[in-house]
Amino acid sequence: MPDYKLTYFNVMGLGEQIRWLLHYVEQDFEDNRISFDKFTEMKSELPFRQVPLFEIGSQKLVQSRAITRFLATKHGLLPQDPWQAYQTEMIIDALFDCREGYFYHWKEENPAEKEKLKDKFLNETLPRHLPVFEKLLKDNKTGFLVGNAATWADIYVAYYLDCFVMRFGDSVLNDYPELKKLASKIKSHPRIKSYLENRKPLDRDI
Ligand SMILES: N[C@@H](CCC(=O)N[C@@H](CS)C(=O)NCC(=O)O)C(=O)O
Repeated sequence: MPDYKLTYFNVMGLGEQIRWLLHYVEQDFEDNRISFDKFTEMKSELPFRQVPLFEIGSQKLVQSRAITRFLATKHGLLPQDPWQAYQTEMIIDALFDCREGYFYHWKEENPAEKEKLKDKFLNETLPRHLPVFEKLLKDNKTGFLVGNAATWADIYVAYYLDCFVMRFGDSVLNDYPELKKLASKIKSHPRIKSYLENRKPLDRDI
């Protein structure tokens, strides 16, 4: 059994999709959640002075998307077919574009500006991206975004939809029945369900 260890803050951020992916493939790992003081102590040893850091024995991996891609490859969640692999990457790139708007909204402290960013996110960003994902699901007809089994794109999408729903409510998925089904399928995977039910309080809500 490989010796897996994820080091990240006690937040969702860029570490949570790694946690979801590992739970989905039923891979045990040490979920090492560090304080900011601990991070400051170890920062100089991190290649980009950032977390997440993922360790497999003596191998040290950084950059969240590269880590997730590596784990997806290792655990059969990255299609081998180049076209399908491309589709999963395209979905994840688009999702990161959505994430940006969501993150800027969270960070903004001025209430009027925050409201503007919320409006932009709900009325421009999501309507630009979610219909593309919804159509992929409709056209694919397998209940997954790409191919006939779950890929890392399904995990990423389910995780970020969960974030968007937590922040803005269930109505963000009103026009997207297929995405709703996908999110609920991934979240009801026994290991993910149990992880979410037992997740300890986070240091912040994003
Ligand atoms: N591109 C990097 C970004 C990593 C990143 O921004 N990490 C943040 C936490 S989410 C961090 O380490 N912040 C502390 C700092 O930069 O001092 C990734 O995807 O892993």
